[in-house]
Amino acid sequence: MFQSPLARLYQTASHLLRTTTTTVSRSLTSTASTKTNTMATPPRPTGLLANKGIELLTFSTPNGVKASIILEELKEVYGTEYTFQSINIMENIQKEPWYTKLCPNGRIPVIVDHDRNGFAVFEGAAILAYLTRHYDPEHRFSFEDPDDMSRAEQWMAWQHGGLGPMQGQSNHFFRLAKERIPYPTQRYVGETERLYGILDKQLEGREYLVGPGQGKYSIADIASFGWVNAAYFSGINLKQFPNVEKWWERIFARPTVKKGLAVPRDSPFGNANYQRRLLEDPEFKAQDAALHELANKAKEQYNYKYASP
Ligand SMILES: N[C@@H](CCC(=O)N[C@@H](CS)C(=O)NCC(=O)O)C(=O)O
Repeated sequence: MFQSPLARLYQTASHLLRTTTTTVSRSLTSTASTKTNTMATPPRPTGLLANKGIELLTFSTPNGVKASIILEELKEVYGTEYTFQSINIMENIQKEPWYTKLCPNGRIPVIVDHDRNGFAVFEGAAILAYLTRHYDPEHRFSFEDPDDMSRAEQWMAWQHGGLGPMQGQSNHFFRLAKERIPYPTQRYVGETERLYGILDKQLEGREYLVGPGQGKYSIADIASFGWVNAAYFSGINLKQFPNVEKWWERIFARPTVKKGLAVPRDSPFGNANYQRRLLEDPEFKAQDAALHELANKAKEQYNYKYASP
C-alpha cells in the first residue's frame, strides 16, 4: 500500500521514540475527558460524529497541531467547545471518499463547523483564519489592525509555502528515505536552516512574530510552532537559532499549547520528547549522531555554506 513520506515519518517517529501510547477514543466529549491510557485501538473513523460545535479531524503532526492549538486557545478564552477524531494517516483514512468530500487534498487537518451548516475548512492557514474570523471577536489571537492582520497572513503564507514543505523534505532525506542521498539531504536541510534564519531575524528583539512592540502571540506564531517543535527530529539544531529557541520555549510553556499538542495524542516528533530520548537512550543518541555525520558530509560534498536570507 502506498504510504506518503509524512505517514512513514510518523511511523518511524513512533517507533524511534517508543512513546507510551495515549489512545483517544472516538468520543464526542471534550478533549480533556476523551483521553485514556489504554493501548486499545479506537474504532476506525467512517464519518462525522458531532452535530454541533466544531469537529476536528486530525493527527499529531506539525500541521495537525496548528488546528488543535488554536482550538484549545479559543476554548480557554471563550469556552468554544470542540470535538475531535483521530485520523490515523498510516491507515490512509484521509484518502477515503467520506473524508475527501471534506478535504479534497486527502490530508489532515480539517474542521467542520456544525453551527454553520457543516461548513468544512481544510489547510492549516485557512483553519487558523476561519476560526479567528468567527470565534475570536476580541482579536486575542488575531489582529484588528488590517496591516497587522496582513503581516500575520504573510507569515502564515510563508509557513505554508516555505517552512512546512521544506522541513517536510528535510525530514524525508535526513531521516526517512530508505537510501542516504547526499544531494537532496544537504539541499533540504540547508533550505530549512535558511528558513530558520529568517524566523530568527524576525524574532530579534521581539517575543512574537507580529504585533506592535515585542509582538503579540497570534495565529502567525501558531502556524510555524508545530514545525519548529519538530526541529530536532528534522535534523535542525535550535541552538543555532537562539531567538527561535526562546520563542519555541515561550510558546511551549503555555498550558493550552501542551493541551493542543496532546490531540489526538502526545507527539513523538516534539523537541521535548526527542531531547529526553537523547539523554536516556545511548543507542538513539548514536543513531542521531550518525545521521548528523552523514548530513555534514553531504554539506561538505556540495560545498554548502549556511546563509540566510
Ligand atoms: N498544507 C497543509 C498540509 C497538510 C499535510 O501535509 N498533512 C499531513 C500531515 S502533517 C498529512 O495529512 N499526511 C498524510 C498524507 O500525506 O496522506 C496544511 O498545512 O494543513
